[in-house]
Amino acid sequence: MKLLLLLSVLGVCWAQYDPHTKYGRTSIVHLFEWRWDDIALECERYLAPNGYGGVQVSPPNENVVINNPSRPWWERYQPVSYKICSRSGNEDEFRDMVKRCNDVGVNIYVDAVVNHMCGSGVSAGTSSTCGSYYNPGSRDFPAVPYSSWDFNDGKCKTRSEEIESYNDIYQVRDCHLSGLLDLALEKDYVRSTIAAYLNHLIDIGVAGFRIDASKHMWPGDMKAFLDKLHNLNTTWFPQGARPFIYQEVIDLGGEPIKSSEYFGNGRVTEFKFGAKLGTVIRKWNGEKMAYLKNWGEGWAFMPSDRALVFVDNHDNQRGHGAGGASILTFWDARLYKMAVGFMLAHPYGFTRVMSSFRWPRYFENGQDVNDWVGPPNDNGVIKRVTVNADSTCGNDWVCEHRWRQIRNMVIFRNVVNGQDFTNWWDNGSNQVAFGRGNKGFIVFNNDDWALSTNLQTGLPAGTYCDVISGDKIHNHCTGIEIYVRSHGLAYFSISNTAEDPFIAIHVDAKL
Ligand code: AAO
Repeated sequence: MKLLLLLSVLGVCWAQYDPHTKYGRTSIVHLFEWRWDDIALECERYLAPNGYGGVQVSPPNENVVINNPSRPWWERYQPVSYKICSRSGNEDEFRDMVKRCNDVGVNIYVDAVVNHMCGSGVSAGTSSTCGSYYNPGSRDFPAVPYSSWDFNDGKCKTRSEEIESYNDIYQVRDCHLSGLLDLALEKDYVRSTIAAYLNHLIDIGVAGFRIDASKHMWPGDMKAFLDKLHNLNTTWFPQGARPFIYQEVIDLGGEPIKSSEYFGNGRVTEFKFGAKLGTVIRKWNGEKMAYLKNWGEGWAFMPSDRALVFVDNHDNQRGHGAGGASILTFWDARLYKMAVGFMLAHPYGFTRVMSSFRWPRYFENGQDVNDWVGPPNDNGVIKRVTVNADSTCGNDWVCEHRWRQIRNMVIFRNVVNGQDFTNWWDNGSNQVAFGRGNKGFIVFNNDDWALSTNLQTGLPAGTYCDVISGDKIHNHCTGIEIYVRSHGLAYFSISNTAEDPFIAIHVDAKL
């Protein structure tokens, strides 16, 4: 009885850090800008069968419709109300998606935009995804409702009302981020209104939230609305389960606001992860993969059990947010697959895979002038995600999560879950390898010469299928075979010109 009590108290303490993924699934995927009906199908036909634990969905609430430029992706970060009504679908479609995904054990995490409403410069009217009226000039959002009382206008001390310096924590929290009307989260009415929105989603069955622009909210104000949240819906989650919380705080060092201020509320996005990994894999600034030996906290990242990690996100894949040119994306596919492979093999953090749409990227003076372009659409209506015969996607959906190398590494991570980081090897340069206990092993060759060597894998003897160059199908390998001898030694050979210069083996892909 006492033990049970202790366990349940511990459970509650841990709860907001726990993604509540099912069946030992360990990663989520951001299906950026997808329609709800397509996500429901993807959960059933692809994500559940391939061991994905959940989906981060784009903001589901009503937002401004921007016609100049024409329907940019970022209009969804300008809320008008908390009605579930967006380009991805209406509330019925959202509910259907949550149910169908939950029914196959794939959780839904909502991107919650609660720091602000729309931009101050947007004109008043009903140009919104559900037709609700709003007037940014007079701070009037009757469909919530919010009025001028509910914004931080009086608190912000800069003349422009903008955040002018990230060195002033008061500006960052109380002024406008890119002109967006900043909500007064110290007010109980605002906290309760936000909590009501999130509770509506929790009751429908979502498992947690990415909290947008968390850096721009005081951690204590966030705690106040998070404390009001319901437990997860018991149709799909255990009694007393708390929503998983991950806060978007960009902390690359060098600013007074630290990720650690937010650990009490939940996990935090570790932006150093993708910025550094990109630098290493690109071999910029004298970096080498050999230096990845102490990847994680050894690189001054936040504690692993607080970190939400990713190689790129919807902002920094197109030059928004932070991370800069080092960020790897699907545009650099060969290096990108290595980076995602490394992330998924390494035990650090809770992992999110990015799934993008293609846009007409075009650089002028080092800036992508098309960084605003929205999802594939017909006159504004988001196009369906079609699936080709080879299981890739059509209609300009990139579907990185379906790339064999990435999908198989998501499975690898599930197979090695809980195993130690073991048997590190490097050549002092860009050839490295490591294992996860006696369950999996991965080898990279990012040097300009061939790799050919015997390595200690820690795995039981036998023939394994490399899950990067192929799959195990009907007890044979469609790609490279690796023979692990007794005592775990195996010979690896990777050409530096290989399509994918890395090899990964695990016990579920053993013949
Ligand atoms: C759009 C237009 C604006 C217009 C506005 C209002 O583009 O021109 O004024 O509407 O009408 C997204 C888009 C925005 C868009 C917005 C609303 O990205 O372009 O504005 O929707 O439609 C900061 C925040 C971070 C934020 C990021 C983009 O801290 O929270 O900017 N990300 C989230 C979302 C994002 C969304 C919003 C927030 C707003 O993921 O999609 O915006 O809902 C420094 C700071 C960072 C700061 C960056 C960028 O970073 O540390 O906190 O991120 O600056 O301002 C090095 C440094 C690094 C530094 C970086 C850039 O890397 O190491 O620290 O340089 O200087």
